[in-house]
Amino acid sequence: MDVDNISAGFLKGPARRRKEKYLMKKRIFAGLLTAIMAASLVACGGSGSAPAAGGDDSSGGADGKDSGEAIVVGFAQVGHESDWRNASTNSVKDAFSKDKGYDLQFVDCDNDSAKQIEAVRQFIQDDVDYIVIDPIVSTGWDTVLTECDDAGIPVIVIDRTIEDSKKYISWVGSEFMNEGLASGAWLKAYAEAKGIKDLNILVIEGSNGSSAQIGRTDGFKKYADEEGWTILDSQDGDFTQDGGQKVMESYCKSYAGKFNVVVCQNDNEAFGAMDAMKAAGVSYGVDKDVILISFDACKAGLEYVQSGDINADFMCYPLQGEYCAKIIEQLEKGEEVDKQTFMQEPWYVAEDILKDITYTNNAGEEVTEELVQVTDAASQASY
Ligand code: GYE
Repeated sequence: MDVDNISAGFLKGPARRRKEKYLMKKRIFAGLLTAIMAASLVACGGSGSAPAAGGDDSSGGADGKDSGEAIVVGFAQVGHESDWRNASTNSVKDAFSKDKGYDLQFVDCDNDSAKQIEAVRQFIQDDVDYIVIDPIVSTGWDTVLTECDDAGIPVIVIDRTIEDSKKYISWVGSEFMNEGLASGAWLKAYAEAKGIKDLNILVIEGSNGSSAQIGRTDGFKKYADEEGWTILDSQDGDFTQDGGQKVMESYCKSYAGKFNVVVCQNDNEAFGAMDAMKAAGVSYGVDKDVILISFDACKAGLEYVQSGDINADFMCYPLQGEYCAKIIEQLEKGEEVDKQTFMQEPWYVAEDILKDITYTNNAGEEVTEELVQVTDAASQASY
């Protein structure tokens, strides 16, 4: 199932595999029924012949469309650390509902990589039809993905990426490096527009080893290196409000009076960091002590951009369930699927002093992208 080598032959695979599974279940059921009938005839001492077993086809077709034969999807979700994550979970649950013909096996891996690998192995044991993984970390995947491959179960990766294995069919998610690059390009243009010369920056990173943390860190750092900004510190806040608050409390003590930019790699960390700064008497947001940058642009995050507490928020779009379901539908029909599907992600700002930013994206193209000033409609439309 090498993503670079998807052949038409394989793409017929999932539907064919489901048919084989269905026929096998039917045979086992038929065998069991015959055995039970024979046993009961012996017990009753009857002499009549047993009815032909296993002839009932009414339990549903093998193509997943008839009643009674749901498509079984195992989803190994990261955890429940943030607003983004909750929106992601709801989106996958909606897309793979019973009404839509699915049986979703959902596992919340509680941000524990070992638990996530275990969940995938359990899906293999349970012989689900498809496995969907949102990988907590980007490495350590090849062995278990080989096991999925050997079992003939197609894997779809959503949100975060896997860097050390190509044994999955398709990936749906965000270009985290571009999010980081855009935040750097924005800070450069914003500091110029405001006449701020020295940037002394504290970063609260997302869960270390996740591709979201790696992309956002590297993209922003490219600008920091080129522009000679000082990154005073960069610590893991685990994408949680509590983590953001704790890291910021310690920053406020260690770097009191020395920083004028805080970059939080998601909104929940920013909420925690705001509480910590408030408690330490540090002001943040438009024309305050600290420029506050965040990622995700969830509803609550955008409300803080609108009120001027967060200066800029780089959207990461979590409603990926329907894209994932579309891939499974295509696989069921034996159609070719895209190897990668990128989400569209706007950049939101509190002020209208900059209309757009220009930067070289991760694909090496120079792009000019709009900066959206947050309105009620924008924040209310978010997740
Ligand atoms: O930014 C954060 C979540 O993987 C893109 O994980 C996701 C990140 C998101 O916990 O809020």
